[in-house]
Amino acid sequence: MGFPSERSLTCVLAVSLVLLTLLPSLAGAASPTACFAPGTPDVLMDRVSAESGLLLAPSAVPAHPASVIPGWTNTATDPPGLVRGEPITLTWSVIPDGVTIQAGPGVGDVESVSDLRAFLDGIYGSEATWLPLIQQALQSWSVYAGVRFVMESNDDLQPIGASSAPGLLGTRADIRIGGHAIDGNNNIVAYAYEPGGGDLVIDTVDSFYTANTSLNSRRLRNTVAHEIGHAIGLLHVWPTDRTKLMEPIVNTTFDGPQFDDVLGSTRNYGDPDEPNDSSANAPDVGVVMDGSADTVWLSLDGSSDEDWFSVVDAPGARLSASASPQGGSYRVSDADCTGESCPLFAAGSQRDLAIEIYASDGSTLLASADSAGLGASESLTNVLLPAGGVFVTVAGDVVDVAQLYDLQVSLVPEPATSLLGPVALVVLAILARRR
Ligand SMILES: [Ca+2]
Ligand SMILES: [Ca+2]
Ligand SMILES: [Ca+2]
Ligand SMILES: [Ca+2]
Ligand SMILES: [Zn+2]
Repeated sequence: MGFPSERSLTCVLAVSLVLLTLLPSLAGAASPTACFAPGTPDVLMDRVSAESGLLLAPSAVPAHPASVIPGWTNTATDPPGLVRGEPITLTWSVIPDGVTIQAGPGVGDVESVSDLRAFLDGIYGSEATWLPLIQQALQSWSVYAGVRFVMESNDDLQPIGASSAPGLLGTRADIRIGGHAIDGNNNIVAYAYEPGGGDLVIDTVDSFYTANTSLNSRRLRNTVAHEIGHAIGLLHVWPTDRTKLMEPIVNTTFDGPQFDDVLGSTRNYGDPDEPNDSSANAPDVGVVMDGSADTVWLSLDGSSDEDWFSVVDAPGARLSASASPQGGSYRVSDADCTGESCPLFAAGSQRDLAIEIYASDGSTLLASADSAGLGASESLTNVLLPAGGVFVTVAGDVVDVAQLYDLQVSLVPEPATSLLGPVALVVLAILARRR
């Protein structure tokens, strides 16, 4: 099956999404974003790319990640007032067959009832086989971002879609997953509503799912993970070069969220250690004596984020720590650019990092490093530790963007060479007494 060159019908849907967002009377209506099967006809692609060229001309591409719209401000679990960068809990369920699925605005499907459970039973035999696949798709986000998914076992059978009721613990989930006929084989394989709506609709008359369940059903898992990306506030990203889960055409060349997807998801909900903005909420970094702990793809998700980690009580030991910005430069616009006109996003140079070590009181500064500039690592080596354990913190300059980074912390005993001092003194003392 050939992989389509570039772009897709979703560009058009992106236009309607923007319009809906701008019109106050429609602002409350959640908008769906559709996603495409590999092999979507080039004729369709070509027609649509011509229409979308104006919207996505390089000069019109705002700073990345503009593909991240505001996330959930409350969920069934979290009270209103959530702000960007705070972790959230989302409940989810696969709705019972027979529940109404409203037509998706701009999608082209017709209101009908969900038959997703029967569809998946037909492929996998039973829920015991397909439910874990969906759970894996959800958890693939929780590995990297402050988004926790809890299955809601109740459902009150209200319709899902643009005017669905919000999640309510014990009654219905925040994200309700259903499926019905969308547009037949290929083209649209699923669509989802943005934060505040969150529902997800799968095309249950599409051979995309039935024809290939290889790689532990990566088609299904990556499609669900992609749609969940929409449900947590990620729009499509370009170019379609098979490097990002949130490209408009479903990828099976990798598994789950990739770098740019992780960056976007942490922008909205922080990394999995959030909220760790103070010594009181500092998770153990996991380093042991004579060991090293390397934590990858942490995120400074915005200007107010600082990340605190605790280190075990190891008086007299020496601690080294380094924070390294992650990510190279890559294109984030559509393909209608060549050479120098193609804007690059410098993922590794978003925030100028600083690293500090504090005593167990959380306020006595023991060591700090911030001499390296944007894009460079900061390191502290062989810091002598007092009793009571210490905290390592990573912060960035005040620019309100997200920076992914790796944190490495290692711990060694006081170097053996320092023992020569006391030993030599003892020898001298003995010699002195003999005189
Ligand atoms: Ca389809
Ligand atoms: Ca963080
Ligand atoms: Ca933090
Ligand atoms: Ca620095
Ligand atoms: Zn999509």
